[in-house]
Amino acid sequence: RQLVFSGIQPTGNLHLGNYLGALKKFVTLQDTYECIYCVVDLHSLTATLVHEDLADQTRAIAAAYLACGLDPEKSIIFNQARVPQHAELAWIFNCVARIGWMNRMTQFKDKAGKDRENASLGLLAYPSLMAADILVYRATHVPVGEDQKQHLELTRDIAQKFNNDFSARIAELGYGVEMAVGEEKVSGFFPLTEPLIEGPATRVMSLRDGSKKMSKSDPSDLSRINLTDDADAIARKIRKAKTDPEPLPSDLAGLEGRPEAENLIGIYAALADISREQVIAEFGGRQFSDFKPALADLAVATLEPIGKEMRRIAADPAYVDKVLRDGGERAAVIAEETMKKVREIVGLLAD
Ligand code: AQP
Repeated sequence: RQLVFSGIQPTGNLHLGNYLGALKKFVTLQDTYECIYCVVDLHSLTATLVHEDLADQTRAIAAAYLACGLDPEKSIIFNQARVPQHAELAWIFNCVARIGWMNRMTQFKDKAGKDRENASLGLLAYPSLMAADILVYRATHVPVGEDQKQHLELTRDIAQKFNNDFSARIAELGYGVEMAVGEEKVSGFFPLTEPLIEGPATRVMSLRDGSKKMSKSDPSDLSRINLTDDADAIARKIRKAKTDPEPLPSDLAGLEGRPEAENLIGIYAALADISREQVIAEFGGRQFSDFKPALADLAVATLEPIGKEMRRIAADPAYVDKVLRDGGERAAVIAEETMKKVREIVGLLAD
């Protein structure tokens, strides 16, 4: 059985990186796979514990899901807090995973900064909750941006260690499923989930600095295109995007050492659903002053309708809440099926 799971935190305005790295793929996948998409509100507590508008931010991400084309008839759409099995499984994974594994995560190192002793335990354990989000549905595929690759490797490590630690109980209860590990076929309870990190824009960079990821938390609004930006703001940000003085190269090799050019070409390719080679075939040798207006037109044509639709949906919070409540009920049924077995495997007296 193949099942897709992914989530986004309600930690601020969604941007073009979130759209190209995650959301756009969520929409495509729902036509082929059984898909579960979550607004991971529990994760967002690791960024800001006391939120004045967590509920509204949660609704805003759900509105973005719907505005981008996720269909609650096809995909399960809900927020994490409605399904407490995520947190329950995360606790068990906290006991499976090792502190050393968490300490090595680059996201933890970046977000904790120098004063690691003072970072919250939640920030350290973030990947364990993420593994629980995915594995409570025994999801096989997770569409994410490149920045989440390391967390997905850790998810596989946790699944593998759980499968090994409890192998005798899993076999005794008959809960093992055959899976391939490299050339070998092994039996385990949790699948070794595959990340889906593909296409020309798996890591969209800041428009102000080609060495930094486009991010919700960058203090400069000019560094990112928000899904809520209007046509003027989108065009202005692309016009002001940092570039070098050379014209666009005539082949991919010419992008070497030109991160800003590489970023804009990747964005164009992803928005137009073409390869970077095709973008270069069209714009190679031309100046950024030619390329930027074409990119701005494309970005406006894609994002402006999404922004409008987000505003329309957000104006009806009761509808959004209903989608999340219904989705939560459907998700909880699957999550509880897994947790019943997990409690049994671990030997918890909870029937
Ligand atoms: N720049 C990016 N390029 C491609 N994909 C990206 N993602 C995030 N930034 C980029 C992907 O978006 C999804 C949502 O991730 P999240 O809600 O966990 O947010 P994040 O990664 O914390 O997003 P930000 O903007 O980077 O937030 P801050 O500033 O708080 O760090 C994920 O699939 C992610 O890979």
